[in-house]
Amino acid sequence: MINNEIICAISTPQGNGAIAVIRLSGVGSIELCDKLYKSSRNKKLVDQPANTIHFGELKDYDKIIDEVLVSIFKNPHSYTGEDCVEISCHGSEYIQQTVLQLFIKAGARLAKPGEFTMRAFLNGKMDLSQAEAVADLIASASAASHKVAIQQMRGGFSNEIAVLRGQLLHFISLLELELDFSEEEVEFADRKQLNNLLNNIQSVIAKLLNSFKLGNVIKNGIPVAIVGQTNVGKSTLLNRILNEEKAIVSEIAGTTRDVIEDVINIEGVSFRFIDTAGIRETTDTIETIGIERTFDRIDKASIVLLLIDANDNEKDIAIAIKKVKDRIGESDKKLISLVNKIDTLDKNKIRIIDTILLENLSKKDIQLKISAKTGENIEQLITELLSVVNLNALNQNEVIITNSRHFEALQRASESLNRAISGLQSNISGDFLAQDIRETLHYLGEITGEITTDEVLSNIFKNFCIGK
Ligand SMILES: Nc1nc2c(ncn2[C@@H]2O[C@H](COP(=O)(O)OP(=O)(O)OP(=O)(O)O)[C@@H](O)[C@H]2O)c(=O)[nH]1
Ligand SMILES: [Mg+2]
Repeated sequence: MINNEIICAISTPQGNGAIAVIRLSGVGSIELCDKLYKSSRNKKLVDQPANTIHFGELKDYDKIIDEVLVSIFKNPHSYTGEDCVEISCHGSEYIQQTVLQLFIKAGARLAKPGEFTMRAFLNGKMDLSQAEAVADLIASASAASHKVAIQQMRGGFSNEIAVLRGQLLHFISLLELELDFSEEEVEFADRKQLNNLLNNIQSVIAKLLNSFKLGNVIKNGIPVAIVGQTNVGKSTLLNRILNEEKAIVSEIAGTTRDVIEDVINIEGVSFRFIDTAGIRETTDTIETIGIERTFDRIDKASIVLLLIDANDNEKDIAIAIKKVKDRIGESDKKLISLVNKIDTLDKNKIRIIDTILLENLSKKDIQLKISAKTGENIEQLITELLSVVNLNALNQNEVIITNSRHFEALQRASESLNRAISGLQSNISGDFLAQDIRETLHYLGEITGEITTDEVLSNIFKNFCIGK
């Protein structure tokens, strides 16, 4: 699958910068660089030791394009496992493009997205899940997503899968040996041991599958829906948390009609706050669509902030709470009820609202009293949000799945493993058992890329940036 062409790309972001890096990889890339590079003492790059940096000029015939630093890496000790060159030039867009074009004219071709990393995978420098983690690392926008990505890139997940595969491979070889001696009815693979092993592996896979939910929210931001009746201060709260005037606030009920959202990073965790249209009975078509979207966002949220204005009619408050609670249903979403505008409430009002909450909320629902306008108790709200997100797994360095491709492969592995376990219980023949275990191995192998197709690879790497 590896082709021998020399690939090149600008690896730094688009636009002008202080410095830019242009990268080349492939057999002959150092020689190719020598055609355009002149050192002050006429040294050839090919004659220099690996992993060294050199200062000189890049020239298009007699025309000096730039003074550059050239780093050379020799196969197999490079990112891609091939001969590689990285040229640090001045970061003008003109220089970057000129250098790139020079190399293309000299015989290199423009790299496809992720092609450097794909070569690293094909040359065995990393497995597929590690290669995928490189893209996650580049995209990581919070301490939490960064931690998961770097752990995966350094092989945490790969090791876990390799151990499982290793254990299964041992047993499958015994089972296959039995098949060779099928006439003699011998059992090389101890069925009890095998049963224990399969159950152990099943529980490891179940744990990994469970971690996906956390992994997914870490990667994409934890969705927090802000809902409630009209005019209770939802948009004011969004603006307060984001610390900017993102949503329009007014004393007119029904101001927000569409969903407004933004991501912010709180103590290393990304939260996606979603302001919604206020819930009320209305005949307005557009507002009705807005309210439908509110309920849709409740479905997608991990945390629901239900805002209540104690100055509203008691019956209406109770109805709004019920509607939201019904929508949350039995799901494991966290509900945090927020009595807003405490700056306007007297003791009597607070007593009334406490009674309503007591009647309509359950014990596990968190309650707070805040003022979105003055900022009172917002700190406490943030603390509650952080505590709701259970980051224990993350802090204990457990492997967390963030990638839906891995999730699907693990699900399939788990299904075939289940078949093997129940087959073992009903004493099915060794060849059927071997078949199910082989299938489990296949799906585990898909994760790390032992088993892969061109289509899978191009799907993975097309989402990378060019130059990585
Ligand atoms: N006194 C006081 N007023 C508040 C507070 N929070 C919001 N308000 C006011 O309540 C009114 C409605 O605020 P919004 O943030 O627009 O309310 P909303 O829930 O987004 O309203 P809709 O988008 O219409 O559903 C505005 O006049 C705000 O200034 C608060 O904590 N205290
Ligand atoms: Mg609003």
